[in-house]
Formats: sequence, C-alpha cells, structure tokens
Amino acid sequence: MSIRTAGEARDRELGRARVADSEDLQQYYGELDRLDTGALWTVANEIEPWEPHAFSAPTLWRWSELRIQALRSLDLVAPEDAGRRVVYLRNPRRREISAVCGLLFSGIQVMRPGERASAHRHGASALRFIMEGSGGYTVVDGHRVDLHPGDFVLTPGGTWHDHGVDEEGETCLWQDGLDIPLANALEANWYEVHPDHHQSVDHPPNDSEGAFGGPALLPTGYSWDRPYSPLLRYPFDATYESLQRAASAGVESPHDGVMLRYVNPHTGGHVMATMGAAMQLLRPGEATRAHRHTGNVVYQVARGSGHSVIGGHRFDWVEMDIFCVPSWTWHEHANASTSDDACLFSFNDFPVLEKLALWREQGLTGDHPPQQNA
Ligand code: GTQ
Repeated sequence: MSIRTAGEARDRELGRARVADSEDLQQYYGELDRLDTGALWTVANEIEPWEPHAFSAPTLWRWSELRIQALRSLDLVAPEDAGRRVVYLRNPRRREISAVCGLLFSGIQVMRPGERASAHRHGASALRFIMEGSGGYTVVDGHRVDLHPGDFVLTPGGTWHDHGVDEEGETCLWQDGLDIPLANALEANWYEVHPDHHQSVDHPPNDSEGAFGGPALLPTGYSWDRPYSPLLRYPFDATYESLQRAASAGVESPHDGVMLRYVNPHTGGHVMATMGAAMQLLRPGEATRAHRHTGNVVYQVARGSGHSVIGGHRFDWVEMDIFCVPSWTWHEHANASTSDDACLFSFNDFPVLEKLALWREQGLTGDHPPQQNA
C-alpha cells in the first residue's frame, strides 16, 4: 500500500504539494527523468507522510505451529551445512528483506544434543530468548554462557559466537532476534567465519553474570568501553522476581503494566547499540490502555495467555507465541487469566530511534483507540 493513502484527503491543503497535472508538466517531467532528476512536488506527499508510516503488518506466529516446523528441520539439514538451523519469521509485508517487523529479524533456532554450529561474527547484533531444552550454550568472545528456558542472552555485533548443546543435554529451541535488515538497510553489514571454526573458552563459565549480575553492584577497577552490556545473560527467575518487586513498589504504566527494561549495568542504557529488550508483567485480569510509538517491537509470550489489540486487530496468544507491533501502531494487551500472571518478553529497535531523535509516543486516556488510518 502506498504510504500516501493515509492522509490523501488532507493533501489538498495549502502547505502540501497539490500541483494540478498538465501536458506541459508531463513533458517537463519526462525531461527531468532523462537527467535522473524529478520534481519534488510529484513525490513530496509520499515521502513526507503526515505521520510515521509502518510498512509491516501486525502479525502473530503460533508456537504450536512454529515448534513443529523447527523440529522438522532437525532431520532435514545439518548445522554444518545450514550455518545455523533456523526457521525465520517473515512479515507478510516485509518478505523482500526477511524482516519480522520493521528492520528487525527473528528466527527459531533448533539444536540437538552434541551439535555445534561453527563460530562466526557479523556487523549485525543478535539476542536470544530461550524457550526449551537443556545443556544449550553459546560462546561469546571466549565467554561461555549457558542457555536456560526464559533466559535472555546477548551476542552483540562484532563478537565471535558459536552455539551448541552438550552431549547429555536435550534438544534446545530459542528465538534469535537480530538487526540484520537494519544493518543491511544502512549498507553496513558484514560477515566473517572464525579461522578455527570454533572458539576456545578462555574464561570461567558464565563469568559475565559473576561479575555484573549482582543487584546494582558492579566490580571495582574494571574498565568497559564496548558499545554493549558486559552482562551477557539475564536469567528468567531474577527477572520475574524483579517484576514482582516492582509491582509491590507500585511501578506500573497504564500502557504496559509492570514493564522492566533489560539494562547495560555499566551505563543504565539499552543492552546493545541497536536493540533493546524488556519483560513485562500483566497481573491477573490486567488490561492495558492503548498507546503507540515509533519503533518496532517483537513480543514473545514468556508466561500465561491473553490477547493484544494491534492496529484494530485482535490477536489471542498463549505461551511462546510470537507477535509484532509495527511502528506507530496502536496496541493494548490483556491477561486472560484472573488467577495467573502473564509475562511478555520483547525486543525492539528503540535505541536507534532514540539516537536518531526519531522517538515519538502517544498515549490515550480513554479505553478505545480511534480507528487506525492504515
Ligand atoms: O546466531 O548469529 O537466526 O547470524 C540468523 C542469523 C542467528 C546467529 C540467526 C545469525 C544468527
């Protein structure tokens, strides 16, 4: 759909491009075209929409279907040939750039016991949300990080990483979130294979948590100048406890319920330069009020069941389902249960919007969003 459709009626206002066509103009446009130029007023209303325009469609992927297809790939391809054995989520309106939403990528990676993917690094940054299995691990620049269900794990851009599952473990499934389409749109992505194909672990296992995972305590005498968090794993239990504590302390938003952002303990900022992540708690019976903002968000249901209304469409979700909220799209969430918590993990491109001063947010005081233009 053309990005003009939304505000077309208003495009006849003084201040917008509203030049009436004529034969002389058509001839003129032809001459400009031959010089690889154009008249701004023929495209101005398209390239300067009244409001941020989302190219992606709000979409939900059911875990019950994703899981079966991801497991099927176990017998169809080997990680040595596939590089990574991943079923990626393709937004119906972003097919050409393999994006899940906006300029974000998401895939379900599956590995069985004893398997190891070869080490590589790239300009794009990656994060993982672990769903299932045991004995899974990733090695990030020589630091081994164990992967447990519910954990949120970082593989920042430029770091060597290789994943595997120990022989005595169980088949592991996790969601990969990357900024590949963004890095490609900026024409800045690159890829390198590790010369030895595997890294040696040259630090104690899970050492980033030992050093940086304490409650608001940091080791003295360290220096850190990398553009991402030195803490590489954020375990689910500690995250859930923090949500409970925040709820008791009355930390809540009418739009998000109790929502906590994963932080770089060194700066208090987002965990990586291009992607942020959060976990939110919807208490039993809780329903949030609609809001919208620039930036794209991919959610995964970490606990419970409920529904979200995104751009006027209702999506019912259960544990591990994945859904997305495109930029500037009204959204609200509700916990279906009156006795159990619901938790939503999410990752986003907010750091990019903030750095480029393009972050914008709009809340709604009433309960019902106006009809979306898209
Ligand atoms: O583990 O680095 O799902 O490079 C897609 C591309 C995972 C990874 C994906 C990747 C990775």
